[in-house]
Amino acid sequence: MELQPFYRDTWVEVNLDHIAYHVQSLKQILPEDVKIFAVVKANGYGHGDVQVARTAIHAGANFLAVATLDEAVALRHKGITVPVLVLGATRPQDAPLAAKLNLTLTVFQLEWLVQANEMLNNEKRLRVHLKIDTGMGRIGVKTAQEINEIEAYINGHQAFYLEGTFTHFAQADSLDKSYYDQQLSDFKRLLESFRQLPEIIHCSNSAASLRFPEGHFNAVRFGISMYGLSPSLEIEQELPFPLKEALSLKTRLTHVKLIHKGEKVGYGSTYEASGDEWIGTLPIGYADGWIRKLQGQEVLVEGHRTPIVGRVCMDQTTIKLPTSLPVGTEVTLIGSQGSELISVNEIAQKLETINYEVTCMVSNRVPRVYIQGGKIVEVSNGLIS
Ligand code: PMH
Repeated sequence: MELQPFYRDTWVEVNLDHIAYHVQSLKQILPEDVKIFAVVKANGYGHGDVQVARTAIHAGANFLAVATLDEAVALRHKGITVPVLVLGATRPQDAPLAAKLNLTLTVFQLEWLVQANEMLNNEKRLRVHLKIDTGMGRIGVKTAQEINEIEAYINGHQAFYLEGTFTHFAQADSLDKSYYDQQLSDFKRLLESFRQLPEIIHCSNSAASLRFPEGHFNAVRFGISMYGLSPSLEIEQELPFPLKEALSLKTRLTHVKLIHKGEKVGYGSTYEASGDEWIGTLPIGYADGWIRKLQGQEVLVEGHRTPIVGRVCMDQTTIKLPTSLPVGTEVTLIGSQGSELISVNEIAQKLETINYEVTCMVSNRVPRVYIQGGKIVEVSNGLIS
């Protein structure tokens, strides 16, 4: 484990024990023959791809899933050797690289296979999973005929190995189960059109893995809840084990000043002091993913909530302090301090979005500090590495 240095007082803390706990807890509720894909796309939902991948595999996950070939290649470059499935579309001309690195690609077009076949040299077979669209409307085949054509083509060409098939639910996180039920029954119906079922059949995301055993087949794709976040607010109470958020976002006061009645703060001078007030400056801004819409959001200082005042800038944010505090005082933007907590969901609500988007938004300018067993075990600086 390396400790890469960083030179700013803003960082993300990722609690790797929480990641491991969610994988272990899921494993306990799954039948033994159901495997786990740890979904680490988008830099592990902002938590760090390789660190989450290693932790999840150690905790019992079997495979990894990412969205793009670049993400999969990055994992190989970082020494990850377990199977990695690319969930999204790739270009046929990149198939040889995937085969060389033993990466698994998602396929859903006959034409793609024909083009990729021309470029593959048959030295190493390319593992593929056939994506079936049962109602998400993104990528995937929709008919038995397409499945038959693709299966026949793959079986007739040495360059490919049809290892898996899958679909993706649009509403597994909704209290109303009807759309999920429809997608599941369409998936089951389309599975019947295979001449021979592939080895790995998977359709469940976090919500479905945790709520609906009938959709487990023999693997599940565990994303958001591995990071300690509920797939939606409405199903939070239904989850089979408590979740523990893995990500915190922290910073320190860089400047503290007294301003007087009528004095203004920030671009557009949107904040005006109504009397003598202590203003603290934080070295984080919208270029770090801490966006302008967070004006007015509270942060934690010395265990108390205090608001962001004035506009969030590209690199700096200003807060109102209850009193004069020393430069260097720790400020928690996401996470707990004392008995107070600012959850990822609170930020998501402020931003009128979902928790997924909040953790993904923290940019690679913010270093990630990894905690395990209460100690820092790794530091990763996305800029200097
Ligand atoms: N499988 C696929 C194909 C996905 O797109 C996702 C998440 C997952 C599994 C994991 O889902 P979970 O995080 O709910 O467990 N994909 C996305 C997405 O495209 N936008 O938000 C989440």
